[in-house]
Amino acid sequence: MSKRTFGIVIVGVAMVTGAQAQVWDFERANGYKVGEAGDAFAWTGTGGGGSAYLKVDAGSSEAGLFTAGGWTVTGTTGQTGVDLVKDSWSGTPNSQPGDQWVDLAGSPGPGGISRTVKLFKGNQYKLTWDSFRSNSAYAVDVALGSLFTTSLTTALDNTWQNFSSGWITPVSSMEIMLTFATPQGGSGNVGLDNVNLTSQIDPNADPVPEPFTLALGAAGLLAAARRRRNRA
Ligand SMILES: [Ca+2]
Ligand SMILES: [Ca+2]
Repeated sequence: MSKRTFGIVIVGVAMVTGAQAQVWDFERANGYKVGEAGDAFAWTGTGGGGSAYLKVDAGSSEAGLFTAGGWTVTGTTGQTGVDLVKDSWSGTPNSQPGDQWVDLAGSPGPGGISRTVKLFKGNQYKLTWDSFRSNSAYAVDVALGSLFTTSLTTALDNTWQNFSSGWITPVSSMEIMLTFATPQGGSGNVGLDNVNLTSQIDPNADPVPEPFTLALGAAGLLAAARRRRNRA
């Protein structure tokens, strides 16, 4: 009795503590860092955008941030979809974390970023992210496939705020698109930073059959062996 109970408790603990988080903070590899003496601010790349931001065209693959298989820049082909911006850019609030963030209203946008994520049945997922907008002309549209969609408008202001999807429980395992975009272009800014996708095992889900079957099966074999020994 004690042996079987112990085995099941261990499986249960492992299930509940299985939370994992994927964080994207959009810091460009080899990019400028505030406060590092001697640094030259010299971003180059698609449509290099002056001293405080980097223009990233729709469809572009900026190394370290918008790599193939990672985030893809959306928007109008041949136009700058998003900008990667350094904190000190005129009038913009400081980002969190790091010192760089994505401007979804690029030069001029409208733009966005998207990537594929894998979700697994039996897990719960929560999406969180930081956003701001420089003025009331802009919205931020967020979609995790069709499992979660929102369009932020009046909830946004000119300070970084953290937003959350709440917990999402997919009914089957799937690969879906995670997208952040603004439908408006122009000279203003729409910030995105600190995108975080957390997964945990759903504590309300039916018991995952495989580990339990194995644990009970092993316990059953032990019990049968004991019975045989006792008879012998
Ligand atoms: Ca950042
Ligand atoms: Ca902008």
